[in-house]
Amino acid sequence: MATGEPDFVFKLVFLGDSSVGKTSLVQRYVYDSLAPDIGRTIGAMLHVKSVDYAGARHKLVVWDLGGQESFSALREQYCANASGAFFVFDRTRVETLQHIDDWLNALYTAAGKVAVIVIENKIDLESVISDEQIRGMLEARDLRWIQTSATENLNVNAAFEELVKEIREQKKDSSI
Ligand SMILES: Nc1nc2c(ncn2[C@@H]2O[C@H](COP(=O)(O)OP(=O)(O)OP(=O)(O)O)[C@@H](O)[C@H]2O)c(=O)[nH]1
Ligand SMILES: [Mg+2]
Repeated sequence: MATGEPDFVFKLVFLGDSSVGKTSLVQRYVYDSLAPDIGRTIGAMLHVKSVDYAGARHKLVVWDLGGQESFSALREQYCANASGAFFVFDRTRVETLQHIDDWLNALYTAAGKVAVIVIENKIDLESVISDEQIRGMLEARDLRWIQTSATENLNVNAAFEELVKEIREQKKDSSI
């Protein structure tokens, strides 16, 4: 939709263990489709989408990073200069939430204390993690949390809107 110069250009990165659904969420948001089953992301993939939020045009440069351990050094390079990040976990595998600090520490080291939205993905499936457990983890880290399903297209747009909002708020705070 949006043409012409954007008011803001934001670099967003997707973090989280392998198979939590990062590629599926990006595919759903950018192309409104299910990700073709091409397997684990090797390295990183770049996608761009322009959207209007709150009367301003945003160009979102989205890096979908492969979640496998072997890409960790590469990921830190991709995180440099990020405006914000999604940390995605899979509600059917508790360890994907427990790894949160590994991901956030890598991000904050590379990009500073940027805005982060936590995504609980696969809400079309039964959860093995209680809301209290999630709330406890996230309140301690002062992070917002949103529940999505990439396959059922639930809340995916809302997650992006939330992150853009959070980045805009941080910018406002830092310019005072
Ligand atoms: N039921 C369900 N399955 C999902 C959802 N999102 C992703 N999946 C499935 O989970 C698997 C992994 O999804 P990917 O999007 O490839 O995961 P990834 O986080 O990109 O994995 P890496 O590239 O290895 O880091 C695929 O089989 C997807 O179809 C969801 O919301 N619900
Ligand atoms: Mg992937």
